[in-house]
Amino acid sequence: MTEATDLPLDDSIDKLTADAIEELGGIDDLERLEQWRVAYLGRRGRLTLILRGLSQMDLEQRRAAGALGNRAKLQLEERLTQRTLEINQTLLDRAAAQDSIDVTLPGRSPVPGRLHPTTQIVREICDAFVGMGFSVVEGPEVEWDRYNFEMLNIPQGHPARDMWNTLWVDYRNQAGQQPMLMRTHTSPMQARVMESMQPPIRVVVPGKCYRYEATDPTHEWHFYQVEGLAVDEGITFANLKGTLYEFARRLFGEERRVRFRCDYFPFVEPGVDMSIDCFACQGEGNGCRVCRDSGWIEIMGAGMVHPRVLAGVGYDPEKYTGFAFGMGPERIAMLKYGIEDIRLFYANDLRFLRQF
Ligand code: 2NL
Repeated sequence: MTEATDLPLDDSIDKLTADAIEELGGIDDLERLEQWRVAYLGRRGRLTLILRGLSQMDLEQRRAAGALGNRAKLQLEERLTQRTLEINQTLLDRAAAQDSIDVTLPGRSPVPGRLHPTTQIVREICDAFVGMGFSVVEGPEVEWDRYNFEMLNIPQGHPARDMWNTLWVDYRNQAGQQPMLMRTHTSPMQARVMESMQPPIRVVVPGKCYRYEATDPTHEWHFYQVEGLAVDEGITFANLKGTLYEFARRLFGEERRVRFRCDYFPFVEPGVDMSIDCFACQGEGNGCRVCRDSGWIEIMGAGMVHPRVLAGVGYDPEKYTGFAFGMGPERIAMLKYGIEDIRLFYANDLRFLRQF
């Protein structure tokens, strides 16, 4: 090995320390300082190698020499810190003397990051429901056909499958079927919740969804949803209306009015869509761009959970009823902030993202 074999160990450690300290005194730039650190204290540095060589000694010797070695290490580290400060100060003084740096200027503050606008609005939506007693749960983005379609009353061959073409995972089971897909909505997680719990249930499910889709200003092939579900004895359409009305007021202002109209979703009966009166023109229309002159803005779909969905997860539809709803947080953010193209959300253009 190194010095360890040439001299008695105490002497070799002392000598190494003395040499190192002397050498350090002659160093006045940061680059050589680093070379010095590597030479003595680095992983293959001289002191490190001596300390490592101790393992070949017997226990008594090892203990004494180890203590000595560690003391030397601490000493060198202390000197290194001190010398670093000295050199930095000298460099700073020299630069200040040459007027190349004005040390009295305030420092540049680091630019803090921020949450993505989708994350912000998803949290705002979930918070509104948490305030009404809902829990937030998340589920997998890769799903089985069974949860994404079958359990939601969309069997093989159902025309509603055409509305939700998606990306299928390249996997076949023994029967030759391709049952794994990127979820087209967050509803499969609600099916999972119902399957594993008994009512009462009140959950909101935020998360990312996928569709096989040509993109345009209002369509992305990946996007978020926030869906909600409440199941218990005696839940009625009045509970749906009351809950969603309160939600609309929390997100879009106390003075909002809401409108429900019939709509179709295979997993609910009856199904509705909910609109709020336009906050841009206060429902006046009159050429308003936000509501396209109608005075109303559609913000989500909802309905009473279909009895077949309840039965499918093992609930008695005679005993339990429930309501469910789903919305697109990007659409909510677009309405709230006047964003005209959904593709802006995921184009990673900081000029857009920094506005939120
Ligand atoms: C929309 C409409 C909706 C649901 C989602 C749901 C989930 C289960 C059972 C019943 Cl497990 N319903 N979800 C119901 C109605 C509408 O979403 O336009 N979303 C963006």
